[in-house]
Amino acid sequence: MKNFKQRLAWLEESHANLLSRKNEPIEGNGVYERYKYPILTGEHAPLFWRYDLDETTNPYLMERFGIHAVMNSGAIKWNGKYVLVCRVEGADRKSFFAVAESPNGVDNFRFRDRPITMPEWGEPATNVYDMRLTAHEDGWIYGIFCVERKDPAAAPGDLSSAVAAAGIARTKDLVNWERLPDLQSRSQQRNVVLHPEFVDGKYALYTRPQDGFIDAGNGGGIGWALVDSMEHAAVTDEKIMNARHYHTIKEVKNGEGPHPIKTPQGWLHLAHGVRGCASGLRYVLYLYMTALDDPTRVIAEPAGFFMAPEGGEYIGDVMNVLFSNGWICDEDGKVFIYYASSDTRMHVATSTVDRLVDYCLHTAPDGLRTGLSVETLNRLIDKNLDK
Ligand code: BGC
Ligand code: BMA
Repeated sequence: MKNFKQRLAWLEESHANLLSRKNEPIEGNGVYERYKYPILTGEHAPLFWRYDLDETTNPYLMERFGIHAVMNSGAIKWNGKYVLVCRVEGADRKSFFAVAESPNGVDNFRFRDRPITMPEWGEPATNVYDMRLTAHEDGWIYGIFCVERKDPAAAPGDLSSAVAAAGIARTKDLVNWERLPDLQSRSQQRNVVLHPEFVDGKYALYTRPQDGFIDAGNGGGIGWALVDSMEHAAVTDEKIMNARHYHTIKEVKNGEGPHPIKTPQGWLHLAHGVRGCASGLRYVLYLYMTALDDPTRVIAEPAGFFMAPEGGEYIGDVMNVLFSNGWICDEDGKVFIYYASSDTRMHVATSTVDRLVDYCLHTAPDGLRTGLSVETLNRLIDKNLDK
């Protein structure tokens, strides 16, 4: 093993190379481009988060705080930079939020010196994760995230049952966060997202009611609720606007990703869908659109997934998972889709509003049975072969 000084030089050089590594797009299916390298991993965390750098107290220069994953990140363009509020997970399985920013959105992401110290509300959380950021027209930037606590009703010996609620915080500078009361809701909530505009003078939330911590149960899909205030947000009426279906990519669960992007043709939504199979739950991403005059009315939804794990993305702490809760739309219409693979690392894919809308409006919807899929395929083949 190298001595302390050699190890430090090696660590610093490897870290600097990783952080400044240039990323490159990969030509793909025409809908979006993936990139050659993940944009953030546990190894991107600053060395001074992971190592005690004092030779007297850490003569072997060994890791003292393992950072295992950087995943499920909220995203926002802020002062010209591409900013992510990441879910960083330690070796101890606790996650917390930390801001990382990049000048171009695809590489050179760097963490700020300190993670976010999120103020508590109510009983201190066991875990927090998956923040959705919304710069609301009221002037605040809101972060809504999952707050997980042990289920007080769990039977003795059951150390897994938990209760998920939506935590709410707001900021003007992404540094100082004001914690507001958790969303009050009859059911558990894990995927709550604030719509950027007032609707009928109220704040509008995408929700995901669920019966239990894992089971969506009777919670039929992505919901919608109007609330009077974010300072005491309470769901009274909730309606399902994007339902789950038998034998689709969202048979078991679905949830809104980041807040939708406003386009001339409608609101463009990114969501995740989950199905169960022999290898466990499979998480994929899908897109749908809703009407500008009614963000709950679905006007287009292509069949199946928009993105699913590929290659190394399958591998990680929780296999077979793509998850996204952040995207950034630039003024020129370029879209940066920030997604995590297998609860381990962050990636970017790029596209444009025009291409994503074209994908939504011109990809056939799911007919919900094989015969209709074959009809759709034959129509395309006829068009191509008869030309
Ligand atoms: C994990 C989340 C996961 C949830 C439901 C939590 O304990 O931290 O990543 O989404 O369980 O499976
Ligand atoms: C959850 C999500 C994510 C995670 C996924 C897979 O339900 O909320 O935090 O990526 O499970 O573990």
